[in-house]
This record gives sequence, structure tokens and C-alpha cells, in this order.
Amino acid sequence: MGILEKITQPQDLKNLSYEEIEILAQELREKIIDVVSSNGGHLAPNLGVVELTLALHRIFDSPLDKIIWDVGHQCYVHKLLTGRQKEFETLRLFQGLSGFPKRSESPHDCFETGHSSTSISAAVGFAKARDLQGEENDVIAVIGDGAMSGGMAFEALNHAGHSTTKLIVILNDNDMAIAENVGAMSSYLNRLRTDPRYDRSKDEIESILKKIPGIGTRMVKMAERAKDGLKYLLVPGMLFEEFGFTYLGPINGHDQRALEEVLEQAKQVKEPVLVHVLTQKGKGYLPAEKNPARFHGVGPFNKETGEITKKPAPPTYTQVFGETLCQLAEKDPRIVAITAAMPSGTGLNLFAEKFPKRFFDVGIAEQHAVTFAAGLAFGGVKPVVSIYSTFYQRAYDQVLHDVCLSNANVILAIDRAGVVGDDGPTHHGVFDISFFRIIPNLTFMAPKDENELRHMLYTALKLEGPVAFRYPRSVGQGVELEEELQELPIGKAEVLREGKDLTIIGVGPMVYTCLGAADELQQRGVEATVINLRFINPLDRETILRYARVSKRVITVEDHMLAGGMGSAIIEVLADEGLDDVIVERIGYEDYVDQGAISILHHGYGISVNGILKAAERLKVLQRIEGKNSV
Ligand SMILES: Cc1ncc(C[n+]2csc(CCOP(=O)(O)OP(=O)(O)O)c2C)c(N)n1
Repeated sequence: MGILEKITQPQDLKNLSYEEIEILAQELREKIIDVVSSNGGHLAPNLGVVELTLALHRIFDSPLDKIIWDVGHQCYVHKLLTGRQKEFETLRLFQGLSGFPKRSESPHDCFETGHSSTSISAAVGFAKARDLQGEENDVIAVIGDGAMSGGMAFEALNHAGHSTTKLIVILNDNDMAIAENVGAMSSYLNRLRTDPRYDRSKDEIESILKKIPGIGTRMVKMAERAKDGLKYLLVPGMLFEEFGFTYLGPINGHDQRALEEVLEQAKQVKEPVLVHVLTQKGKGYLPAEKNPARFHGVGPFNKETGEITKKPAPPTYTQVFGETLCQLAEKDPRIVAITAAMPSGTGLNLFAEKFPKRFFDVGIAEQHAVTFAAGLAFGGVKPVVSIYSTFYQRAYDQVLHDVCLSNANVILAIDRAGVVGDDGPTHHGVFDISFFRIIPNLTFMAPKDENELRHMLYTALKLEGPVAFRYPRSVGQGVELEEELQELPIGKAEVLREGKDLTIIGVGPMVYTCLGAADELQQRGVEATVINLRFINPLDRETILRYARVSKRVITVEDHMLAGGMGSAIIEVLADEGLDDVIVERIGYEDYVDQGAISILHHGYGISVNGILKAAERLKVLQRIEGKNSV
């Protein structure tokens, strides 16, 4: 029996020797590599925090002390140490253990995350609640250097430093977001990590400065007048000190003793303290150490070789988007592209390679990305922003207020629209139709396949005013990609087949599911119309009404929430027209959607041929035809 199997709760770690902890760290890495190589998951971030997580659970007392994981993708070690070893094999699978902290799973998961840069805000909340109730527990936020680039992290530092409540922020600095970290904050941290001046004593620095003729002596005097003398100029972490935090570090995040010592020190500080920990992403698994970005979030792979299992498949929507944008950008030098820390996830890495000057990675800063695009547009260029549906939730006001109100020529590509699979409810893109379709001025489309996506991008670049289009995470339909791009008629749906008995309206690739169902229904004698909605805004009211008036029965299918979704939009059209003899069955989601393979989720929620057939049964379509025939 290994040491890991004997750990049923963090308390079991406290009496282990450093030798035993070293063996345990190895066992944890093996377990994580084993399960992630078969289930997929966030490998590199977790391998980097093995020692840090062990130290946290040895020095603090979770769940009394609150450990809050930013983004939460690095919580696997924490899960393994807090009584979830048996379930770990089910990580990210349907009805299995979540890949992110989940309150319903364990009292040790005190705050749910998935979206970045929230941990310090939550920690300030926990700390204030503790103070108000006269309690004494510790509150610890663990935030990566990538997540630190998000605006919310600064809002929280600003509040925490000012409020002087006892709080520990661990900055887990591995010099990477998913890709290389970007921005001035990242450069600053890099300086803290590498600048040899920081290792020098105050006297040494003073003597070096004094040697600079004229300037040196003046600088020393200035510095001495300032807060802490020379420290003010040259000691690491002064930025955080200025925010009201005591800065400890930088500390080697793979040195168990050093980590535990610094956490003991942090525990003694009665005010906000920031511990700067340097870790290596992918630590202990060579393929991940060599290519941490590829192993950040990874599908199944061969753990002996590190080879990623890939089946030949049609290109993904993301790839087609990235390639088409490059093709168009060759011809139009005004096109620029923006990502918020997801260059390869959004397919913009290709654009970055080809047009480095026209490519902007702004860090984990979706709000800034969108308003920055508005500025670019008014400045005369053509910005294309690509953000995942779930992360646009962050930038709603910026889309509504900064882009759409003043009709800025900004193109919003909404990647990962619909359910995304194993990452689960924090990452599913199932709200964007509801929150974007109501924004005036915004032309909002959804392609049924990757070929139509190309035409939509082309159309968007021709249009005046803001345009959005949503497409899913998956591979495309495998359709032919037409070389010649066309402008789609704005606000016009595409009628793919006609039938008098039923109208099925699909949005995005769901249209193919609708066509499959129409084939099945035809076998049973039901003639169905299938409409590819194409435009969520403006809606093709005329086409919708024309077919609904005839069939009187409508089914809407969307990979999205029902509330406020596409089906709701159709009902609004029918109600506005007073068509109260038309009955509508809507297919979509009613609640937060669990994790699981996309196909399992679609089938489970009736977003399938079978689901449409069942909806047709509920509408009694067959009985109606038989009734009509017998009359
Ligand atoms: C608001 C938001 N935008 C984008 C992401 C996607 N994302 C997940 S992890 C990550 C990088 C995080 O980097 P860092 O905080 O340094 O953690 P590391 O993985 O390096 O440990 C990004 C961009 C997210 N989770 N939330």
C-alpha cells in the first residue's frame, strides 16, 4: 500500500516526514498522469502545484481554513488529499468527479470556480464574514500569474489592501497562462523572478548606486526619504506592498521545506499578505515540462510517450474560423484580431504567426478586449474579437454599452457555443443567445456548418455595425468548403425542406439534427419543413410566420438554454402576430448543464433526432394527419 492510499483527510498529512512527503508527491503525480491520460484534463497546472497543495494542507486546517482555487483547474491534488481518491477515476466523466472545485462534492471545496481571477474577491468576502462573526480561521486564495492579469484580481487587491483584513494570497507563478503569459504584470513578475539585484543586500545596492556619478547619490537620498529607504526602490514585490500587502518571496514552489516555512510566516501576519511562489508547469512529467501549453488542458494521451491520441476528423469550427480570417486578412490590411489569453483555443494562433503586428493577446481580460476593440473600430481598423461563449459573460456591458450602443464595427466571434463536454457547467456556452439577441444594433448569426461559418465571417466583415456569430466546440460536419465566399442576405433564414405538417426550426449545427428527424418523420408520413434560422437577430419573421401558419405545429431546437433562447424568440414572433392556434415545443436546456461528453449531454436533453421525434409525438403530429386524412 502506498502512502497516498492512507490519506483519507488532510489531517493524515500532518505527521508525515519530509521523506514520506517526497514519496507522496511522486504518487500524486503518477495518479494524476494515469487518470488524465485516459479521461483528459488539466495536466500541466496540477503537476506544478503538488508540493504547494501538500504544504497548504499541512500548514492550514481545511475545511475550517478556507482554500480558494482561482480558475480551479489545478484542484486535482487537493481533491486527492481531501477524501476523493476512490472517485478520482471518474474525473470529468458524466456524473463523475468535477474537474473544478464543487461545493456539493466536499466541504473542502469552499468556493466554485472555472472562470478566472475571482479568488481574491471571494477570499475577501470569506475574510470579512469571519471578522464580522468574530472567528479566527485563515482564508487563502491561490491565484496563477495568468489569472492575475484579469481585472477582477486588481479590484480585489485594491479592496483587500485597503481593508487590512487578515488574508493570504498565494501567487502561483509559473510564467504561463495557457500559452505564454503576456502583459506588463507578467514582465514585472518576470523581473522579480530573475533580476539578480533582488538577491543583493541593501548595502551592496547602495554602494552600486553611489558609483553612478551625479545621479547615484541623489537616488539614494530620494529613496531613503521614501517609505522604507532603499527597499522602496529595489526590493521585490513593492507593487504588492503598495497595494497594502506584505510581500513574501519569491519562493521555490517545489522545495517543500521552504514552502512550509513561508506559509508558517504568512500565517503569523495579521494583515493581507502575498506569498510569491515559483512553480514549473508540468513538473515531473517530461512531455508536459517540455510543452506546458499543449498539456495545459489535454484530451486522452499515451502516458508512456506523451503522444496525444487523435482520430482523423473534419476540421473544427475553430480551425475553419482561424484559417478563413487569415485568408481575408491577406486581402484587407485593416483586419486585426484580438484574443483574451486563448490564442490557440480560438484558432487565432495562425493569425498571430502570419500577422504579428495585427494580433493582440490582451491576457485574461475579456472586458478590456471588447472595449479595446471598440476603440480600434472607431480608430478606423476592423477588429475581430474571438472569445468563448462562456467568457463573453464577463464582457456583457462592454458589448452592450461600448460596442453596440454606438454601432461600432466590431466583429464578435463566439467560440465554444453550446455545451462543451467534460469541463461542465462553468464552461458550457449556453447563455449567449439569451443575452446577445436582445441587444439593439447587433447582427447575430449562427452557421449550420463550417462552410456557412466562412460565409458568415465574410458577411460580417462587409457589414456596417456590430456583428456576432456563434459556433460550437466540435469538429465540423465535414462539408465541402466553397472557395468563393458570399455575402449572406441579412435577416434571411434558409428553408432546407418544405412540408405542411410540421415546422422544425434549428439554429447552428442543430439544423442537421432537424434534417435527420425530418427524414425519420417522412418515413411515418409526416411532411416537415426544416428551417435553418441563420439569423437570431434580425429574425426572419416573415418566413417563420409563413410556415407556422400552415403547419400550426412548430419545434425549435437549440444547443442553449430555453429561457430567453431561440425558441423563446420564435414564440415572441408568433405572439406578436396573435397566432394563438400555433403550438410550439422547444428543445434545449432548462438548468445548469452537467459535465459529460457532448453526445451524452445532447441525447440526455433530447437534442437529438429521437428528442425531436418525441416532441412531434407530444404535438400529436401523427394523429393530426390521420385525423385530417380520415375527414
Ligand atoms: C474569464 C476566463 N477567461 C479565460 C479562461 C481560460 N483559462 C483557463 S486557465 C487559463 C490560464 C490561467 O493561467 P494561470 O492563472 O497562470 O494558471 P496556470 O494554468 O498557469 O496554473 C485561462 C486563460 C478562464 N478560465 N476564465
